[in-house]
Amino acid sequence: MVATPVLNFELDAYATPRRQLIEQSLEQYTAICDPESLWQAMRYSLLSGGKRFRALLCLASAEAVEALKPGGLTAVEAAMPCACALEMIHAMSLIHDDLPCMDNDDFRRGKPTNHKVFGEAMALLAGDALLVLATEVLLRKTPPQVDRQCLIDVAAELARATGPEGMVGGQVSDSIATGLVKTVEAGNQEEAAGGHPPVQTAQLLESIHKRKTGALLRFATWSGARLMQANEDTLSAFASFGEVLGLAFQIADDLLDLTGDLQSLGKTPGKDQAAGKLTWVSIYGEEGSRRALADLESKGKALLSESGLPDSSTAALRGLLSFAIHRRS
Ligand code: GRG
Repeated sequence: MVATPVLNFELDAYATPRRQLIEQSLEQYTAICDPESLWQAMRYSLLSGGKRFRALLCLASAEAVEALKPGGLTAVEAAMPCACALEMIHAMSLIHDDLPCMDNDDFRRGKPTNHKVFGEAMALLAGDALLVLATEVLLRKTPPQVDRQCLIDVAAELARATGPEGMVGGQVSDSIATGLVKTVEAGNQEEAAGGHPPVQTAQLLESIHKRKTGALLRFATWSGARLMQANEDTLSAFASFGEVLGLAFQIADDLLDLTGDLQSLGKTPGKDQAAGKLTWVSIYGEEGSRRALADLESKGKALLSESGLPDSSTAALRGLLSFAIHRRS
């Protein structure tokens, strides 16, 4: 049987040239200015590799509706500043997350963490600077052919996804839960979750994952399409797809903490377990987590079929979903 182009989709062939463009754009947007030490600290984390998963999702979502081409722009040109803004906010969150007052990590992306190299004060400020630069890049560098109302919506949604309703809120709920949970053991979940009965514990964890990790990923799959003026059906399907993918991405992350190694992960594995953190694996076990991932993969693919776009247009998004679920780093 001859496979269709969709089944043949090669994620590497899709991602590699786009990753190069993302790296070039991030370089350009962070050319060293004054004070030099601040820009060096920002660039140390921003340009230290990473999968560029959020940026790729944003570009893939824009390319899925590329037929609209605002003012003759390609989707990649229209969405690149947004994709880079996402990577800046993501890098900021990693810098802050690694600080001694949070996860206190020594390694990230296979290198010493930002505060280990530049000190805590500079790491905090480099994160702050990346957070604010992200908005400036989005608003100033998005080409003028992109509809201004779409751009405003995207800027507002980026702030919401990052702020108290999104990533920051999720991180706070996670920190509260971690403070209460010393050990999470099968059969003793009620006590381990600080008195929450198990069902509530699972709901709490899903809500943490959806905000801490999922909000930016949902934004990524929605924003590219919004910049390209996609219709409501597509936007709604892409937002729901992003939610499913965001949850899957974090469950995979929880599993990698259990099964990964320092070299492939670029960070210390086993930290969640050692800290008695509330994770998908701590509640559902390894098998239960893998079953959840399989369900989410089917659900995500079904949502893309409901987007009103041909399968060939959403092939990259499907490939990125599978990557998120089956990845080793
Ligand atoms: C100050 C606005 C503000 C926010 C900071 C610290 C914090 C609030 C949030 C932490 C959010 C966080 C670090 C979530 C974990 C997300 C996660 C799974 C990261 C790993 O992402 P990958 O695998 O990393 O995409 P790479 O290195 O490939 O980019």
